[in-house]
Amino acid sequence: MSRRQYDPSEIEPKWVARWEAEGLYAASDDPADPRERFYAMDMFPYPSGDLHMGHAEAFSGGDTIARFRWMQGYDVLHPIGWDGFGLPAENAAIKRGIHPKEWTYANIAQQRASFKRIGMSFDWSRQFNTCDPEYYRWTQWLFLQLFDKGLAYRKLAPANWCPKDQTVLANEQVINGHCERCGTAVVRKDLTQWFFKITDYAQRLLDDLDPLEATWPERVVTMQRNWIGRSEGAEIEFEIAETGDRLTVFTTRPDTLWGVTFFVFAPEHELVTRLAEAGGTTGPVNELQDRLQATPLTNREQAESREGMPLGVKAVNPVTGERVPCFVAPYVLMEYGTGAVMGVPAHDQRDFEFARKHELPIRVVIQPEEGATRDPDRMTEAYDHEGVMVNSGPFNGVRSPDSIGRVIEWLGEQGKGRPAVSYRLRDWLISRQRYWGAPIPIIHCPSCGEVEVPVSDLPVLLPDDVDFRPGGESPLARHEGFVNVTCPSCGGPARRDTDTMDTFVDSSWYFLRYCSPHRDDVAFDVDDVERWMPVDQYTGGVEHAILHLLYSRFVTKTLHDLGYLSFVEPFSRMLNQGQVIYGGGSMSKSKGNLVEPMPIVERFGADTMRLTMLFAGPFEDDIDWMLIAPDPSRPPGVYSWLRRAWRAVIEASSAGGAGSADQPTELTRLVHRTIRDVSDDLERFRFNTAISKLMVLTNEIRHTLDQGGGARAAAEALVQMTAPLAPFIAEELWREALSHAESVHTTAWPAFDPELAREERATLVVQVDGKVRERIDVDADAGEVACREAALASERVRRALDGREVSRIVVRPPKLVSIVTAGK
Ligand code: ANZ
Ligand code: ZN
Repeated sequence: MSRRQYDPSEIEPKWVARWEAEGLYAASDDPADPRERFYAMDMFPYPSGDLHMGHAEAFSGGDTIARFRWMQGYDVLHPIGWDGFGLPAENAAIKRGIHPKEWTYANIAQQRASFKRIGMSFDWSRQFNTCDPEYYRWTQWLFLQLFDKGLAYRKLAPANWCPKDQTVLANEQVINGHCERCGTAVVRKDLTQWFFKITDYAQRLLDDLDPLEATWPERVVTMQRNWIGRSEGAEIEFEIAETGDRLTVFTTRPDTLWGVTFFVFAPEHELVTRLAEAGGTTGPVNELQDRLQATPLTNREQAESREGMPLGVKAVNPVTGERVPCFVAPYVLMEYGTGAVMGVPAHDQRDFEFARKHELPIRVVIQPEEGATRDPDRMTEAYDHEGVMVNSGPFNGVRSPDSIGRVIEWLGEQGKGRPAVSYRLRDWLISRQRYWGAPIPIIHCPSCGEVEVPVSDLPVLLPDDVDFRPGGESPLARHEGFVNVTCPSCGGPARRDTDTMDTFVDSSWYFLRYCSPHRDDVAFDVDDVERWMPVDQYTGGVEHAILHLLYSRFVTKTLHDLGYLSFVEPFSRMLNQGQVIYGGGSMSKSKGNLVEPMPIVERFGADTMRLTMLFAGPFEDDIDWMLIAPDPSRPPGVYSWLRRAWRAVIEASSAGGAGSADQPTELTRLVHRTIRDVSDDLERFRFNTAISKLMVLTNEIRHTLDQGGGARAAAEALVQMTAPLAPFIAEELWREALSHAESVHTTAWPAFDPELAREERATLVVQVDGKVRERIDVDADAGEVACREAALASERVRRALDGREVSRIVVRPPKLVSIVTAGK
């Protein structure tokens, strides 16, 4: 042992095999286990190939957290699985003729082997894949739970349609409005599709974010809030003069009601066709509708568009009786508010631009309290700030911010409006016209309607023998054997639903399945779930900060309401790693700058790969690989630390003790300080600073050995603290060099003595009029008086003062004394 060189390619595969044989990382299943539980979960991967750098970074952090908790004495659940369904598998089938199943499971096998190779402490006995029938059976069960509650329903919704391939396209398959496969311009096609009614939970999804502010990244909480997008305002009733139709608008600014000069409908609004008829504008209005149908715009493009067509009818302002012209325009979105708006060009920028373009009048009804009054003829933009109401009948002179509330109250008394809240959040479209997903467990019967597949008949299995060629309906819809069934309710001939579920449904409940992954009679065991959930630490990419988290939170709340769960939020704490980039930009195969983790592991070892990720900077920050490893043939910087640590520990293992607590050496003090600080760093995911402290400790051990001193205790502590970060080298040194029988990963995290950890000396900086004039070595617990005296006693300080009168002395013991002279 003692003469051996550090050779990761020799030791790492050895420990992979030994850990597996020893079953080191299985979570205890024993309810009587007295240890506190810790659920450390990493976002599970999509098996699109081997692990990439993003995985390597995320899982290096997640694994360190789990290992640290093990050593602290927790019973840790650190599971892994695969998000196995999805479009890329189907594309591989179409492009390369490989069955999606074969492609997916081959990639899973590869990623699994790579995870083992890089030393992940997963409880492999709990692995599952969302594309396993044993799993998706329960995804289908979840669908039925929501269906029973009225939370799963069907309605017409637009899909991307390629007229040439005659097929529905996922958003990712539409490139600049064209079909990814054949380049044909994509059109909109309205299909009856399934939705989950997440909008019923909008307010709870918002309210329950408040307590998470302390433990989730701030930006994630903000993104969730913005996505839900709550707006307060009023609903106001208008009437169409020519037809008597009554309709409601949502506005956040009811105080601008006297400034309405036009009215706008979304192109899909149900009244548009009828109103165009009444107004004699059917031709041009239809033409606009058809054009939008043929060239689908994103919501943003729609919101930015200022095109529009007059409808030829007028809307009656409920408070002034004034009649204003109605338009249809794409900037009004059907999915928000009521799909119709009152146009107030003086105070809303979109309305202002629309009015200028279509030469509509602008009427100012809010004037600023200070500064120039707004004049409609000279305005270059809407005035959307606070002010005083003018030209507003009974409300003239009323000021913001009271005006909004007062107008709403008055509208209520008049029966013309009421307070209202709108959310940006839409219901969750879960239908995919695709093969590689969980089939929706519904049968359509001509006489019974939508009939549930009985739970005892689940899973609705995906057939293997399908035709993947694009064209026509989805592969499932073309499979006669799949489609034709008898109705479970009346026994008559019926048809299966041929949509599959969005893969976000699969991942919206997987954290529950990990708690009892092998149960084949329930989706999850409620007692097991109660013992482990909520997840104590969830680690993964910020790209999932919105949808995946929102859907998981929603599903948790619905299962809570159904009586399955006692808690309402699935993830207590959250951590997002940064991205791995290259030369300031993204890495990609096409750019030729793709770096992959496994070749680095083969060359320099998994420990070096992991440490390089963790040492690069704060975990949440991006890592620019070009700066870290500019020459791929040379090992990253942390490798030389591992070699130094290797030699130091081996020498220390044979060189006597490191002093006792009675006569603490400098090294002993440093060990205790390092334990204190590294524990704190790992607690707060400051992996990079933890590593640098371990480097300092390594140097001090080296120094002590060179002086002929003993350092065995220090070496043991170093190895234990290194274990969560670089598990292989730590295990080899612990068991082979330091000759322990037990794994380092099951040892107790080292404790420190606060008295020994106390800093003994400190450097006191002395400033005179802001300039640093002196540095003095003082006792670490030197008080205010001692610091002041030491500063004033310094010859250099006295020279800097040069006899001037001192007006003020600020002392921050033991670090700083700042002296200010008179006149400064
Ligand atoms: C009149 C008004 C006057 C408005 C004014 C604003 C300022 P947020 O804050 O995003 O909730 N709006 C309502 N429904 C819409 C739809 N379906 N498509 C496009 N715009 C719509 O925005 C609420 C405001 O967005 C509403 O208040 C309405 O314009 C517009 F000085 O009404 B407002
Ligand atoms: Zn029937």
